[in-house]
Amino acid sequence: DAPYKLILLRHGESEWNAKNLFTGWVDVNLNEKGEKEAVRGGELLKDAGLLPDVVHTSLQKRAIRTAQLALESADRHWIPVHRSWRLNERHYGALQGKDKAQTLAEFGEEQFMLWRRSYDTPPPALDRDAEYSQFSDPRYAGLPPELRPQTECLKDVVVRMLPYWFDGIVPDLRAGKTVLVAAHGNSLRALVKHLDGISDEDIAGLNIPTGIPLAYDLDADFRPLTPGGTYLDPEAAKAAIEAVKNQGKKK
Ligand code: DG2
Repeated sequence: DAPYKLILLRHGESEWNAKNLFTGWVDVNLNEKGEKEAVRGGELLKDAGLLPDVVHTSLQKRAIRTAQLALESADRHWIPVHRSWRLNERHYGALQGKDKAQTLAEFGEEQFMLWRRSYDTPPPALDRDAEYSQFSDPRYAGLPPELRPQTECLKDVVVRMLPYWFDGIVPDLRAGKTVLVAAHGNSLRALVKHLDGISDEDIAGLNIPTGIPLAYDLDADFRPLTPGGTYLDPEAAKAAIEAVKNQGKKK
């Protein structure tokens, strides 16, 4: 009954979250609000006495910066950091850079929600040399071309994220470390789907707010003792989850 401690943190609001644009693998930064959310995320960790021993992030600056700011405000800036493309946001294909409200208006609610939240319908692929393509980005140069996505559905994210969960994160938990995972809306939805055993249908209804730590106590089999984990600021999380859900529907 010595549970493992895992904290999930979606990055603070990004410049493109604020503009309501599909982001995916585009490497946008936090805006001022997002920086504040990240700092507050660290304060919440400190207040809860949940001090990370190690942090895992994606290769994208909105998650990297969030981890840095949160750890600074928790006075844990010195802990080891591991980064992997496997924690990157879901690649949003040809939707990257497109306005969510405009996309909803143009294609209708059903198609829009299929692209945003269905488990296995990816958006159309993004051309390798398109404006918002990361295909030739040097940070992914070490990856074989077939692993560099041109679009992804959530199922694709689960498939590429899980090896990192088992090989990169679980060994740290097993060693008794409190682990912080600073990542993205959809890469974290993929992880929560696995942890909580959520069905392919029900995962459509799960949304993750920016900048609010979600703490999990895991049992010996790395299953949550409390299904869904615990947001460190439950009231703020509730409102923010609604806002993510309704993105696109209003300007
Ligand atoms: C958002 C998620 O990812 O968007 O790629 O636009 O977490 O990196 O800001 P994040 C994006 P939705 O799937 O919620 O529309």
